[in-house]
Amino acid sequence: MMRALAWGKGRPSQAMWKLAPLVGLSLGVIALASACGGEGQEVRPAPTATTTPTRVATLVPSSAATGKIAFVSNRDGNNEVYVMNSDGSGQTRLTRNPASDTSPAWSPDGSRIAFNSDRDGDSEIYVMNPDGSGETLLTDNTALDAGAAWSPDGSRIAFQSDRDGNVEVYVMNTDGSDQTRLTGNPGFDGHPEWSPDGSRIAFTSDTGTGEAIYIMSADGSLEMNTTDKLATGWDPAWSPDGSRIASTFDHEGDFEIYVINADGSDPTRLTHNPAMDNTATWSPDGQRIGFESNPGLNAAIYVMNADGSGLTRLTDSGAWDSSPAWGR
Ligand SMILES: [Ca+2]
Ligand SMILES: [Ca+2]
Ligand SMILES: [Ca+2]
Ligand SMILES: [Ca+2]
Repeated sequence: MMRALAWGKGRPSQAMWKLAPLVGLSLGVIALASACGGEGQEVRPAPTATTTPTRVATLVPSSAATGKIAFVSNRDGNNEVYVMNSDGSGQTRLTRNPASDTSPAWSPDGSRIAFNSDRDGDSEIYVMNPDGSGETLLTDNTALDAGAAWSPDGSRIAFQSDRDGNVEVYVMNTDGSDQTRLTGNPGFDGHPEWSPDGSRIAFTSDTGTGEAIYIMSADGSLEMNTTDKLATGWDPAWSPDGSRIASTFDHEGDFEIYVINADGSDPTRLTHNPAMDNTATWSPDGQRIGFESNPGLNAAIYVMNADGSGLTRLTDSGAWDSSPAWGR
């Protein structure tokens, strides 16, 4: 991971962050960068805190949640993609490869999972069936391609790549054809996420003043100019009804999950703890938010209600469990 080939989720502001998502051994990178204040970023003010959830680090199955959650763990020796039920039961390994397999993303109909792997020497985007069979390579170049996100109609995949010299957002067909660049900014542009109606793509961009959430139309024309950030933070996740966006921001050295309205208004902080809370993902009914949190030497996957209450831990492997992606 220190070679930092598997990215696509996580903080983008530094070269390290661009190349190392919050999975596996990137713990060391996170700790170092945080301890050294190495991001070179100002400490941004926290969005308005409106809730104060209490961490409950116990395994409490919930019958209310639906959909499967794909995630990444190094519990078997290196980063692999796993899937589990939304109550944490049935944790099953899907990939079996000594390379780093990360950043799973469900197709809208649940029939395919896109993911990153550096098995050919640099990060590429693959797709596979939900049982791990049928792995298919979609990108094939020496650049770092990662962070797949499916369009709501299942016909296109947005992703990020540095093939043109810096990280930009691209789209392609789901067979890997017609790879087209959407952004053109010298800074980081990544973490694409389609709006539920397919018309827009939220993404993380750094235009020189720190990473922030922007929204562009799905054809790449920017709806918001560079002085009109939707919100500070990174790694947007659109609620299923399109009304809100969950994201991550840096709160005095640790990461917190918050939600904003899709127009950038009413930021609400959901997590309140010194752990690195990151990679939010919504349940299909929009009632819950999954995320990764690393309070100690490893990360685990948690879920909470969309208002920050009802915090529940789903994984307890003792390894680094990260990058949850809730299927629809
Ligand atoms: Ca692997
Ligand atoms: Ca590549
Ligand atoms: Ca860029
Ligand atoms: Ca935190």
